[in-house]
Amino acid sequence: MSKRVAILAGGVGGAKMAHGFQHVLPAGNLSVIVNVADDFELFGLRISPDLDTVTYTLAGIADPDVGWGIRGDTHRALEMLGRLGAETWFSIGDSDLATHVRRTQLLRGGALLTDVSRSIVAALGVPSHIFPATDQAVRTIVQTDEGELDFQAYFVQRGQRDEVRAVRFAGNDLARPTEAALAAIGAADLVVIAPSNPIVSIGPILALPGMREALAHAATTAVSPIVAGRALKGPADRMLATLGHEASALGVARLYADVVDRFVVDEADAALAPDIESLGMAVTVLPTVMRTNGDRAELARRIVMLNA
Ligand code: FO1
Repeated sequence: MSKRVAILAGGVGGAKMAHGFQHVLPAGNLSVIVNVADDFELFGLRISPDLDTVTYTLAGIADPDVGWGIRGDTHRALEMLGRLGAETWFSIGDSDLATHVRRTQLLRGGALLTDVSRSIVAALGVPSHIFPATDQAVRTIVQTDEGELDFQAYFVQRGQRDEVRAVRFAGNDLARPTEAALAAIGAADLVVIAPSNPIVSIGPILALPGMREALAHAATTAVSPIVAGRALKGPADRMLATLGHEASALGVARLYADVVDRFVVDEADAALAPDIESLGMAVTVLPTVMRTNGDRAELARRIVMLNA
């Protein structure tokens, strides 16, 4: 298992998969390239939810109930902010708040988000590399019947209740993948696209100029985030449908057809294998639903073995 693996990941689903790979690979052999198009500013602080979710999970301190935030965190600062009249729909714990303060401090001092991530990863003793997909500001904007919404307004404040009519990544034209992300992909024996939302988690990473070309030279395996027509977590199934894609593993495979060599579907979707193969990729059927830490490690081990 001494392969080098690079994972493209969003938040909770990507973090779980990365955790499984971290368990089966030697320390230092895993790089996680994380979506930062969900990032936003709150209380004057830079929040990077997916970077933090991956970092806390790989550090073993993530809240196991929701998958984001820090286990056992208190919310005294947020309560006080509420008393002072601030909006509190985005639930930031006290320890989590320290991460946002430190990140903002380092960014204001001139550091790149890549440097900040390196510093936090080292401080928390994470034995893997975690990189933002880009150091530039790219922001997901969701078109709904209520108009355009910033991603966290759609996702957290409004609880994903709006139908998504279109998605755009503001700032993408001027952005580029980080050198660290491209180097990790170039050095990897295997690139894995985690079972994260293909539109708003993996989509912004693949949309970065040069990213699809970089992946075309790599051995790339994607794991379907849709099982039996339903998203494992979040609104990916509804989002695929309203954007005109099939809400199935096949619909996701179509979005990845130019970058993926192998597509992993759950046992519940074995019947889709021939249609996915006809897109020009190998299909492997595995149990993909990660309920326990053991499930995460077993899925990672089997994906590594496929590429042995
Ligand atoms: N998700 C929620 O549904 N509600 C929250 O209040 C919330 C707070 C939060 C705080 C810090 C953090 O790192 C993540 C947080 N998330 C919350 C998760 C997150 O915003 C989304 O899951 C991702 O952006 C989608 O990948």
